[in-house]
Amino acid sequence: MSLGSLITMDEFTIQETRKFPQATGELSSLLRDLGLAGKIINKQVRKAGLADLLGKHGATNVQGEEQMKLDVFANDILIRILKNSTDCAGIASEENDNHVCYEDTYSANSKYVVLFDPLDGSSNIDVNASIGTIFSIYRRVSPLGQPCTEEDFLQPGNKLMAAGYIIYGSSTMMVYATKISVNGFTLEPSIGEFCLSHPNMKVPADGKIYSLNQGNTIKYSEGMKQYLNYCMESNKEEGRPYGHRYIGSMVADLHRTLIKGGIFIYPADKSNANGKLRLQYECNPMTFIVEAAGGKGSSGTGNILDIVPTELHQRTPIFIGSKNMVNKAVEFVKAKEAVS
Ligand code: P6P
Repeated sequence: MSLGSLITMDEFTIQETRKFPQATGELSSLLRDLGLAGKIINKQVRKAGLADLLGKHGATNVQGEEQMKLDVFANDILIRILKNSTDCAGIASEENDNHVCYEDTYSANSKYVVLFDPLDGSSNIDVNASIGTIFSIYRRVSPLGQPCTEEDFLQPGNKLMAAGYIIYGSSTMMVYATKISVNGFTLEPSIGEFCLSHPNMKVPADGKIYSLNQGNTIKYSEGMKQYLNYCMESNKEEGRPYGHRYIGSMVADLHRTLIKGGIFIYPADKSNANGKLRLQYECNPMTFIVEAAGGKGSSGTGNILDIVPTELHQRTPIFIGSKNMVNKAVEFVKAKEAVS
């Protein structure tokens, strides 16, 4: 494909905006800001081994997780760029205890707030496996002209205006969903632009891959153990046994699931009654994306997007991916609800 025939993400978002006369272009502008942050983070990720950016930062975040140097760098970049955005009133981050309201008048009159996991999968940084930035965009519920409030950041996923991720993998891609569609853009380094490479992404209704940390099996519920056995037993008619793939980086495991189909699971277990993954900046955005592409995201007892958050950093079990596979897994788990 020649450079001349490429559609940049900026061109694409403007084309999308022009389809809706009442659209103001603010959401498109915010997506462009997030794309800029992704390009800057990408630059550092690609040279982390040479820029003294590998390894631990020497502090822990609100999750009690050791922060990596690149975690802190990515978090700082996103906070700075969104502060200078024309469309963001404030942010909440996996790396920050509380939400951050931007104090200037312009930001106080902006109608969106952004939540993010600045660098998900950071345990993979030092081993050069794919990692990613995950973001959620909500229209604020607090009055314009006032500082944003915690309520703006505790909205359920079904109120999302847009969500997406940037994956720093064999290539760097930005994928984002609105209620209408999911589109993927690959970074073209020669022009420094994300260009449309995966238009109108759809999750296959079925797949052949299950993705979970099988090392946790001993802590799983009876229902989860039975589902795992189901995945591993051979049944040619139903295309089983499935293949097992687990990168340990949610963005990478879910990007594969979005493209190839399959199921990703981080369930409740004996040591994590609500699972490990965070609702507001991992499970909700990824479920919004997958469901906009025709897939499904469940907590095992209900739809992820319907959970009404009570705390910024709360966790939820997650079963997400090809609709038919998620329904089958939830069937097993519901049949034996109690964690053994
Ligand atoms: P485990 C990375 O730390 C992360 O938050 C997700 O990106 C990933 O899916 C999960 O945790 C991996 O967790 O317990 O399997 O190492």
